[in-house]
Amino acid sequence: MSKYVPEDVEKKWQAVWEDGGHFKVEADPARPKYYVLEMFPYPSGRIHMGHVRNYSIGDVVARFKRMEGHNVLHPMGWDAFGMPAENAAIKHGLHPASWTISNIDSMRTQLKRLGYSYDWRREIATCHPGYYVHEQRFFLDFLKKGLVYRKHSPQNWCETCGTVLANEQVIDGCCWRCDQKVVQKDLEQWFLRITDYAEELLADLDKLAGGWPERVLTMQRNWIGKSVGAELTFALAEPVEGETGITVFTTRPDTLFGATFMSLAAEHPLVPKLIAGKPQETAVTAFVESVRNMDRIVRGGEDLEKEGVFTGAYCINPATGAPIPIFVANFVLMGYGTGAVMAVPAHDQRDFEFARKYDLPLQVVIQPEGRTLDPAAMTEAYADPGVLVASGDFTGLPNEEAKGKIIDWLAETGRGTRSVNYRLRDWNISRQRYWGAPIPVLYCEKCGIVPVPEKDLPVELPRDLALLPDGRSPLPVSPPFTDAVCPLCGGKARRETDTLDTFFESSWYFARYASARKADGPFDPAEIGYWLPVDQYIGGIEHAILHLLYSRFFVKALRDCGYVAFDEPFSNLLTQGMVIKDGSKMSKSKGNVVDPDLMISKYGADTVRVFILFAAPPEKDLEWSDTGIEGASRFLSRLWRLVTEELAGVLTPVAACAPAGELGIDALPPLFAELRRREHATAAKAGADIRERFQFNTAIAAAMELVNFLYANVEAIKAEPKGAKAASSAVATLLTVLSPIAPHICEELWQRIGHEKLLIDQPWPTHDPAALVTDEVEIVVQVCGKLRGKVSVPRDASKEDLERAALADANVAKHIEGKTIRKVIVVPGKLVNVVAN
Ligand code: OVH
Ligand code: ZN
Repeated sequence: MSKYVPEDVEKKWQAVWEDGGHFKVEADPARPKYYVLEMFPYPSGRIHMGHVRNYSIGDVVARFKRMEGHNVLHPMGWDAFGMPAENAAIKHGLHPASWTISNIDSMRTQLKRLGYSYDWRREIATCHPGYYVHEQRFFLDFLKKGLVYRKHSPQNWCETCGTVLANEQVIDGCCWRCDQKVVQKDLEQWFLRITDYAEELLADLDKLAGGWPERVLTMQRNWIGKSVGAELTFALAEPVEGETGITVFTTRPDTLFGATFMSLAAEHPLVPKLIAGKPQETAVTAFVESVRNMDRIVRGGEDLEKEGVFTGAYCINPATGAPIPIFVANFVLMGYGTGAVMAVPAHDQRDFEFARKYDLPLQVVIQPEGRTLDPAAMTEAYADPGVLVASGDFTGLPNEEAKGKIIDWLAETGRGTRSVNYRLRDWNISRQRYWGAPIPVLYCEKCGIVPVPEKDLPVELPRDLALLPDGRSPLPVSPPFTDAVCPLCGGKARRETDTLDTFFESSWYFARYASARKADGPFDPAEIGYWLPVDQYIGGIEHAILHLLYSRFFVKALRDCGYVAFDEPFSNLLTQGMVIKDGSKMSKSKGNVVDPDLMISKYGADTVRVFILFAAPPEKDLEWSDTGIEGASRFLSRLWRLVTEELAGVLTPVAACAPAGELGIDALPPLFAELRRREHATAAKAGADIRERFQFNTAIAAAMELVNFLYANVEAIKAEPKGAKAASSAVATLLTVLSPIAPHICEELWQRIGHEKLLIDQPWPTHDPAALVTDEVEIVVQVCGKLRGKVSVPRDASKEDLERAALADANVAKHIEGKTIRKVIVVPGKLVNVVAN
């Protein structure tokens, strides 16, 4: 036997597959397509076990679908812009571009070492102008359609770093990088009108049901946060500066009669007008200032201590006609609804806490069934269903029914309208960063915002700039970049120096793979029509909302700009669990990181793949275990020894699941019939596990059992030519079904058995359903021609076995007791007749 040296085997076959162009695919309308895609990585340095898991799952699916006869698109690329490159550049004194490019080179090498079946000709890197030129064009299309717009809004701002921070980068109200207190600053930013698609994004989630995990659908539904309610106006008791009322949105019009005060956001434009000249002016102004500088996440959180201040002004509850005080409250946000909330302390918990703190009255307007709420004794708001009380003509109605009736009444009397509200906000795509795609607009002193003409695209990110020492973008202080000529008036213009959010790149990359090298446009219509949408998308659950929602939106926006003709990017989604060690996430600080490269060097890529696919079903978290990888390694060594040593010289190159007739083994001795049954059962089980459930672990377990059975019967197999034939077919099947999971070792053993064609080009074995049946038949037993019993025996049982089984039957034994057996007539498969007297 030769030694199993994974490195040699793996290098050999990777070269054969690559040189033979085995993973190159082209659109072919005559063949069924299958597009499998894993989320492309940030080129962060080296791949980690999370990547190995993601890409191994994808590779099994790709290889499996290929064997099933699909034309499989399986591409890979790099999500190459973004913060990590800038941070590393600062830390190591490198340029983000060179850091990124060298990372891509080493990570590509690592992926190739794992034997993934990518069509590398389609590789993309989003920092390449040939990629982002197309999204600059999309930006201009969106601008034309009004899908992208510029607006002022308060943003987290760090003075020291001179940049906007994402909410995730604000830690306890301070900058994550320099610890400076973060303030809110009004900034002009570019926004994508994702809210225009809120309804379609929500409705189409139903189309994805079945193909996407229910959990992800729910997360997206909640994120979009549709609520149906009413918009209504509370008249001001005294109009100020031409303002006569406050408009609120409420999902609880049924509680309108219980509104006892009004809460405004600190940013509400009415606030300064309400307080002007009043004794409350100083206190309110100070409060507004302190609230505006609070972290928005903290402000929206449930744990926030509810605080507010009275403005000195009143408005009128349109239902009761009563004047109610107007407050500024820290928990009301300007972005959601109208920035004004009618407060119903008896039936809303936040309002309840606020009312108790400031001693404001509670008015119960909904009573639960079977008990009576006492406002003075209540310790929390009552937000559940009930019957209306103290609500004029609506008293006595169940509250759900009252909702619609009160909206109708408001509408009839001109004080309100039915209204739909979404939690979803427009997407801010501006970043004050260097390492991103430039936003293709100019600002002209005379003409204002001017789109960069198409012929001047791409607006290239200059590579000869270095980050400023504090990490700031050099773009705003680089005249060769900023100074431009207005294409409309020929006057002086300044180039936009913000870059696009990196989620912009990842919102359409999946479509670019279909025609990755097309230079004169983003997509070839024929290619995209054939390949898209993605049939199976695979990635981490952390992208359940942002990336997966942005991509869904992008496809709809591109569709409406005439680029694509489908509605949803990903028909099926698999969200993988984390790879953990000692019960927690792998991280440098915890020192529990397992490096894929080291593992490949020690055990080989096939072992790493087997381990990571065997240790847990894909959606579950996977605990790294040293004994687990040892186990995977032992399994592959056993497989190697079985083929190269135990059964050496016995196996012949026959097809997987070869028909019994073709093998010349029609009537098999029971042991080999059992081997054949197990062989076909393994093919059936592994196929169903991979195809229907992505249960690679149980598919591997089935293969392991077959290996064990072959080991247990090596001697019998060697002793009998039919056994050798049956074993040859069984081993061919074993290697074929394992090949998507451990492709290199299977290809090598396949060749060593003497197959001339490559395993990679073999179809998935079609098992024979008949072979799965445990083959028993019922035999009639007669004594002197009279029916005396029935026995069950294997269909192919020998005459001797049949005779023995017949004579062992209790009733038969009774009828021949004391007699001498003269003759036993056996009709195989049918009957035994015992002649005795
Ligand atoms: N470029 C984006 C991205 O997420 C994707 C775009 C489509 C937006 C890995 C670990 C992490 C782990 C294990 C050991 C050490 C360290 C998945 C970490 C991702 C994604 C791709 C690409 C990680 C899952 C979480 N995880 N498990 N174990 N790029 O490079 O970060 O979710 O599906 O593979 O990841 S990425
Ligand atoms: Zn101009």
